[in-house]
Amino acid sequence: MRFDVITIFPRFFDTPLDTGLLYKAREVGLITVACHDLRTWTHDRHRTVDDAPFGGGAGMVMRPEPWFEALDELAGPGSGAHVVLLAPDGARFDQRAAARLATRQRLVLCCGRYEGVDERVRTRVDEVISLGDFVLAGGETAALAVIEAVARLVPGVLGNAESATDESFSTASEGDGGLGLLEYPQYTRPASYRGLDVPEVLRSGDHGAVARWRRAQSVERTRRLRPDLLATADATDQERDRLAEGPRA
Ligand code: J9Q
Repeated sequence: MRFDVITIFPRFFDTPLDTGLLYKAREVGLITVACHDLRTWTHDRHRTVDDAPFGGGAGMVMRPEPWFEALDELAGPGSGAHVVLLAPDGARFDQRAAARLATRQRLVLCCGRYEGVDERVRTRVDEVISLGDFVLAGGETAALAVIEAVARLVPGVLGNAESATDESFSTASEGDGGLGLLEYPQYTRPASYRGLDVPEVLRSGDHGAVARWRRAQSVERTRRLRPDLLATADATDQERDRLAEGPRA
């Protein structure tokens, strides 16, 4: 899978792309990430990418010409590229969106600045994505999150043979097997630390009991912390009834 990133800060991506999962996925050739300086597609001596807004007001707006020329080159007809703009008014990014994007051969990620991009650029964009309702200086941080979330779903990137884009992996966090619930609590050694003990069931050796405890923890934690997830979570009818009851006495 190939990612092309269009940004005024191409070096922003250097360390993250050279670290951890993204480094490994690039090294083995499962993904390619090319970061392009938007100023490449300017023609004036100062490589200007922004200008004052028509109608007045504070801040600057990114000019359309460099974006159109960049997209002519990177996402022209027949390129097969899917063009994404990262912007605060986009559709909320989630695991389902990551799985959908992971089915593409080529993604072009356009990093705008907070003040905005000339509206006409959107005529060349397939979808607009936001990480959530908070303010970033620009789309770079959001693009990086999208790259990491999508890359780890590319078959072979995870250290196992599973197809990461299978339906069971596309709906959720995977701690519950990808069924849309929050993860259960995890512990490692020591079994007792500063008076805090690991739950006995996890040390019992009873694999069935461990699985039931983890499932119950996932369900209860989701009810308490993220009840909104339960609408789409793959809970059983019995678990739904249990969840509707609220906290146990
Ligand atoms: C480009 N705030 O914020 C959250 N997701 C994306 C963004 C964003 C922003 C400003 C510019 C993206």
